[in-house]
Amino acid sequence: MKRVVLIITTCIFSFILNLSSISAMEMPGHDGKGHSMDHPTRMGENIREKTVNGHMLAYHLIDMAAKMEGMTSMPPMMATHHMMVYIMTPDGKMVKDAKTGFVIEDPDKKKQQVMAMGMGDGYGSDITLKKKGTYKIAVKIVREGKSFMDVFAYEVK
Ligand SMILES: [Cu+2]
Repeated sequence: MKRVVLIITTCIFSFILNLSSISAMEMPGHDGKGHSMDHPTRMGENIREKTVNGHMLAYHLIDMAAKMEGMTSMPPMMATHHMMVYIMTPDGKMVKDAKTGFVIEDPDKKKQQVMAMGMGDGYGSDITLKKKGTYKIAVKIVREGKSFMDVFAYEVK
């Protein structure tokens, strides 16, 4: 009986640890504060680099669902991923004065539209990529009165 209690306690403890490390990573981003401290090294997979309108765009995708895997109490409505886009000007400066939004069309053509928030050196948002298949991701950036767009396909396997 004692052993069972110990195992349960250990599970709960590791769950709390996991949860707090995830929230430490993600939550500060929602108010834009402290995020640069939390993922300064461009966490996640670098899924795309592309120059549009002279600006270098680098995309990083963090698979939050994978981090949560094995946890029984994952909130069902939680976003599965966190996508960041880092924008660099033609003269090599990180852009911090843009408005950035994502429009993501899932394999069934359902759209989700989110505003990305400034986080550290980039712009990010939680997104949901629950289904397998090819997503169409459109990123709109407005800067100095001009807007430009990058559209690409991303496959969830
Ligand atoms: Cu972020």
